[in-house]
Amino acid sequence: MHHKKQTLGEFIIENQSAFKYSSGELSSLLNSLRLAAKVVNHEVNNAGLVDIIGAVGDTNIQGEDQQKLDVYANEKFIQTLTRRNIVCGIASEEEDDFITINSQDESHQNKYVVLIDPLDGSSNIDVNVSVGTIFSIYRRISPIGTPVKLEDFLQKGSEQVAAGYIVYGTSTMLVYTAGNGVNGFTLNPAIGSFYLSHPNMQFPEYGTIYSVNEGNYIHFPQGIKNYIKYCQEEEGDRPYTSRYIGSLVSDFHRNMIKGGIYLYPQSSKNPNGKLRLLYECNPMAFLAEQANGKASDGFIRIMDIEPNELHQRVPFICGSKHMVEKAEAFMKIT
Ligand code: AHM
Ligand code: MG
Repeated sequence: MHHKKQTLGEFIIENQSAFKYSSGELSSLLNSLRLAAKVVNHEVNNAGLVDIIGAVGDTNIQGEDQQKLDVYANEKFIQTLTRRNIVCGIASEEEDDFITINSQDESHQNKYVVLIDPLDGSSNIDVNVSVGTIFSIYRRISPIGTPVKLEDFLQKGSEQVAAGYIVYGTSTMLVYTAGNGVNGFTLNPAIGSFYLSHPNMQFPEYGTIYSVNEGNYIHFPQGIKNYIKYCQEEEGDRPYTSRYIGSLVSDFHRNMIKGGIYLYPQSSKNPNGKLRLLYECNPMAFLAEQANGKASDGFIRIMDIEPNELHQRVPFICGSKHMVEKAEAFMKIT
């Protein structure tokens, strides 16, 4: 006997009453992300077939080469989010400034801002390795009826109302939280629907995987070096296994399922690390905490950091609770 699996669309509607501002608007917003995800998924899966891969020629604000698929994903998510009267502004890794969206009656009634990394890990596209989309959603804090302001985007992670990611992997999954745990949905490509496949996802409290770009070891702070050495020591369940895809969404996803820690620390070259607070670290931190994990910059909770710019970077340590606490303990000593 097959049990009817719940689709993402059904799940969103059924759970909308658990949401504190329950108005159906967040559901509609999540549904537009779901739609854009399917379109982008189709394109990502065809990347090897059509001449769409490769650098497009411009560089983004971080000075990196932009891949064509980044641009495509950015356009799709923005288009889809703009169409309904819900989102008043979007900040994207691919845009220098935030985008203002007016409501159809031009009276600035829309309530939500979305911060997005449309295609994270895009240097992996050319080599057929998983990439992902990361999103973060807030209620605006500036008054309704006025255009969205920078302060609406510079809210602490603890103010997020929802966050999630899409991983375009061996299977494509959408994983999100609206503050009531984390649920994962797998796309059935033949039918074109996401089905609830991973209800109530939880980081194991202890894990045995560590994920870090160890090539940068020489530039890491002493606390991180000592923690890496600790991971490699022979004692109890150590040495741990090292796994690093270089695609945050995929590394996080694996660690959440199997138990592990992801680290992108500061270095003598990049004093704030590499990852962006608003559309990479905060959404992953919200998911981690909702899944019984932890996210820190080595000293303080990621979601307590007061943002001061759109493309701000922070050191990022995230994963199984006890592993993150151990890494923090090593940071404290040095
Ligand atoms: P991107 O936004 O330019 O794609 O960079 C973010 C990615 C993360 O997905 C990944 O974890 C990290 O960069 C890998 O960086 P590195 O190659 O320095 O290890
Ligand atoms: Mg990115």
